[in-house]
Amino acid sequence: MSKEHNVAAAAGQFQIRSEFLSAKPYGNGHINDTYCAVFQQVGAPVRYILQRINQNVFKNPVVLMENIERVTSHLAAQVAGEPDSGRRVLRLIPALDGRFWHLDAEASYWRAYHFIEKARTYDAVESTDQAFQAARAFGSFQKLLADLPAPRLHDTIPDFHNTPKRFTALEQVIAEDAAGRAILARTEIEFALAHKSITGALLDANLPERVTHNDTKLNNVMLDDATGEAVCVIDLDTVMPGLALYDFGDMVRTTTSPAMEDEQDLSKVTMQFPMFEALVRGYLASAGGFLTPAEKKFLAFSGKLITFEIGIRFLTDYLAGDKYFKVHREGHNLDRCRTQFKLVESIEQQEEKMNRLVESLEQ
Ligand code: ADP
Ligand code: GN1
Ligand code: MG
Repeated sequence: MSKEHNVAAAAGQFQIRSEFLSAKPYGNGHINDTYCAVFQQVGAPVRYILQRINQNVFKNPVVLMENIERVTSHLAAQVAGEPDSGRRVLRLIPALDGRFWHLDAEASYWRAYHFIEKARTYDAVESTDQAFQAARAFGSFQKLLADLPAPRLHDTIPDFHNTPKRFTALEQVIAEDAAGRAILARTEIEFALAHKSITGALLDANLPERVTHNDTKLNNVMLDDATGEAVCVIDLDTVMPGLALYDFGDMVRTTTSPAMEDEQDLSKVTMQFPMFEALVRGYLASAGGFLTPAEKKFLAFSGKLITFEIGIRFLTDYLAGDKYFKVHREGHNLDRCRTQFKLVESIEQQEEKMNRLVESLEQ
């Protein structure tokens, strides 16, 4: 049975009252299988997003969907009545049985979303305005979720941003060298080991727990085609309790370098200061009111730490034999690791200046 056929079958299980036309793989996510499905609706084709949840990564899709349902309903209530509210929050489509997921015959979990039209995601930043827009949107996302009613959200991936634990996992795969690749990554292993001392800094700083997105890649926010404004924060699988700086750090990681995450020409990878400034301005515009002085102090550092953390995750997966992230070529995870470490170096070179900028902006 082809995947395409599975998508058609899964599509039929959601409350979309029209004829299924086609589906094709969509987007550049590393985790889930995302499809754009087209249905014939009163004479015109209408698009939907269908996703098969990666159960190697998300062990409990039912509680994950409970989180997403709570988060999207809360956000929808917050923006109700505002212009364009229908596009500003992801909208789940219920399955025929009324639940927000469908379990197929192969034990795969599926969900469906309304397609956000006239907007798109970017894999690499193109302008400071995009950086500002993305940061303001992720800051506003945190702000709108600050009063999410109890209970605490489920941890969909425990210790997701626990950098010391990520580091221990790396040490283990280095010791095992299951895929015999350690010899090919000697420089990167050395770089990682030399940075062990930074791993615990955020956890040791006693920062407040908040509801955070935890995967604030630039391509997880949709920007309007006409105005360039951020329309909607997407990819909500990792929304759970976390530190605000996990989100800001991942913005620095994905929105300051002009290069793609898997760029092989490392001379293109650099932390562009104007992009960082736009991120800080955008983030403070929406989150400045609730961030504590201690959180603000670590804004620049969080960029270095989260970039390092994702770098060691790519390295760990490379050494383990590509078990976690989707890869599309030989050495893909190692290439990704190299861009992250190059960016860490670039941040290190500019860290003092970055800190000075943050201090000047929070006055
Ligand atoms: P992954 O977890 O694999 O990264 P995402 O949820 O980020 O999956 O989706 C992958 C891509 O699909 C996104 O980068 C975006 O381009 C597109 N996408 C996701 N949801 C929607 C939506 N509701 N409307 C339009 N495009 C979407
Ligand atoms: C994955 O799902 P996606 O592609 O947006 C990963 C993130 C990494 C990112 C690196 C659940 O994000 O943690 O930072 O790849 N998501 C998960 O590009 O592990
Ligand atoms: Mg994504």
